[in-house]
Amino acid sequence: MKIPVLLTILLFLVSMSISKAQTIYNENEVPLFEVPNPLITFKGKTISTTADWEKLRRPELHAFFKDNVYGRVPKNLKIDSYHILEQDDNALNGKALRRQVELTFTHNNKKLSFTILLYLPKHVKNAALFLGYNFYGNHTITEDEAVIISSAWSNNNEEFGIENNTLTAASRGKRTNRWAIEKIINAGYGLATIYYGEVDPDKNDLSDGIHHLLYSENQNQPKLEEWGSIAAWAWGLSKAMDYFEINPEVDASKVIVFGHSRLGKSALWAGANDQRFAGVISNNSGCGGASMSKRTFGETIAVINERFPHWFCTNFKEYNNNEGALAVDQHQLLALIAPRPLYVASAKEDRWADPKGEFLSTKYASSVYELYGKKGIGNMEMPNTNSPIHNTVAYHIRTGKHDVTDYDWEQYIKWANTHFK
Ligand code: GTR
Repeated sequence: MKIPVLLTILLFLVSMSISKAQTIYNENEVPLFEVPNPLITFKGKTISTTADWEKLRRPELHAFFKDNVYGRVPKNLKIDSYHILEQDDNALNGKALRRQVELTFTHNNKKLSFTILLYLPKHVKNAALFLGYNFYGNHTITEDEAVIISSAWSNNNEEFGIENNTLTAASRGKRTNRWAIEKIINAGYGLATIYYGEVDPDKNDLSDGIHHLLYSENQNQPKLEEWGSIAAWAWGLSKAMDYFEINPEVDASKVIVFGHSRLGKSALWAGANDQRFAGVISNNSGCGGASMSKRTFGETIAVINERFPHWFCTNFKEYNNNEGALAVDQHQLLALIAPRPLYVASAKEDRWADPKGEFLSTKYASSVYELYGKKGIGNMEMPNTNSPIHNTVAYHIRTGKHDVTDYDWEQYIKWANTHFK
């Protein structure tokens, strides 16, 4: 081969790899793609009734996400025991009940426990409840000194004084800004939270956390179609739900599962798997959450699988730089939540999570809600910042960064007031 030919090939290959690595932040660079129709089965049958949706289409979509995106939970594990570690009927200046309940699971002579921190408003009976994970321990969401500090592995965080992967009192109250507890309790809602690291430490090692309880003999990695960390976290939310069902203080029919970012991905998957959740809130969940993978805007499947190889099932890696081969997209994950109320929230500066892709997902999921006579996003255009849409399918984009703010909570409460009271 002549040198110039070789050079051209080389330049072409280099430019290919650069263009793959470059993040798309420009709408003009979004590739053309087909939006898989939630109401047409893989075999091409059009779905026009809720019965057919539930019998034919929903199960095949759900199975697809299980086998190819988040991974299957290998076994059904029941709560082995629960233990009330601490309680107070006069928490938060006498406004709330506080409960700290440890759930324990055992299998194959191995054990895992996680603790639910629960606040219930005293002035409301059968309050609806927001349930969501936190990133750095239950003690970070409040200044409440009684909240127990987890001994589970944690990511380090200099700003929060977290070193040696160990949580200490140095981080107490460091995340109060993300949890509008007062607003939630005053509005008559309960709040339950769990430290996600107790269910599965967020590191590329699936030999710990809940995974290892369910390995068969000689297994130390999930199979290709078995659960990664997001599915494990979603599993934990369902187990909290199992507990709420046996706790007479909680109205298990009104639990709204909530999550931010990776924990928003987990909340969506939990809501899709477990129809006992009355509602679902995705806060800035982005790639592998609410935003559409095929747009490849911001974070892509290849990038997320590269940076967080443990989050999804191994089969999902087939779609690295290969979104066109995906038979589904994330709007169909949202559709699995229908007809239950669903709120997707974006932030203007959170381009990594692709706000427009998050909006389009809610829009394309809406046909399934409409089948149930529920109000989705319909023909609406993407709203302006800070102009929320509070239908059964709700959406807002607020000013600011990737975060959970008081503004977000104010919207969730308003929306919940119309759908859960
Ligand atoms: C980012 C990741 C996002 C999102 C976020 C988070 O680094 O790329 O998908 O999950 O982390 O969870 O904070």
